[in-house]
Amino acid sequence: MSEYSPLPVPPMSIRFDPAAGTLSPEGPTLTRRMSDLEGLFRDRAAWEQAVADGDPVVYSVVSSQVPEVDRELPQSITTIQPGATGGELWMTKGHQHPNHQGEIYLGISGRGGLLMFDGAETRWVEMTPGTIGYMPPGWAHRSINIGSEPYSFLAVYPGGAGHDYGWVLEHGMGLRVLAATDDNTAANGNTGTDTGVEFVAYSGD
Ligand code: PAN
Ligand code: ZN
Repeated sequence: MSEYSPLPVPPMSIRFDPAAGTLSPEGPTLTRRMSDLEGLFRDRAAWEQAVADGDPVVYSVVSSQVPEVDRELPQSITTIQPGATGGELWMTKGHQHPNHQGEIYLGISGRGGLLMFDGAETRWVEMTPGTIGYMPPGWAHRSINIGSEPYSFLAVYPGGAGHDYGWVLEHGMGLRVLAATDDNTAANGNTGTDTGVEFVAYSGD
């Protein structure tokens, strides 16, 4: 790769501690509180109440030192706390990569879901420790904690992909993921791995 010089970072070893959910050496850490998630929950009044009630941390993203630069391959660990606001399970903002490129997530701990939307179709991948979820180019993605413990996963993505959050605000994600009540779990015929989760359409918000 002689055409690619100088390298922004040297070849390196990155220590991945799945139990602690850390990368070392560590790069920037991003913390997303409830107030950072404006416009994303269906129930705006419940969102406002949650912001007023202490504005809890919903998720954090710990990065390695590999930069988000074209042709680099950054990694990060996201940890989403368990919870629901207006019945909607706590989630990441979700984004589209404007420079369409693929990405992988590896489940580390807890139970989560990977919701993908290409503007027309929606896909759901349940994530448990050891699951690799693959996002093809052009599929916006959002992660949801569907369990009662923190949900952590490792992300690996092209450094030049970019992150477009406005796309999700404009187009939605096709489906919303709610904590199912006993009633609607039975009504939807949910069994097995989907028990506890109810999907509702974005349309009609
Ligand atoms: C992930 C996400 C991370 C946080 O590293 O950026 O889980 O989600 P939001 O970016 O939607 O807030 C990734 O998909 N990177 O491309
Ligand atoms: Zn992404």
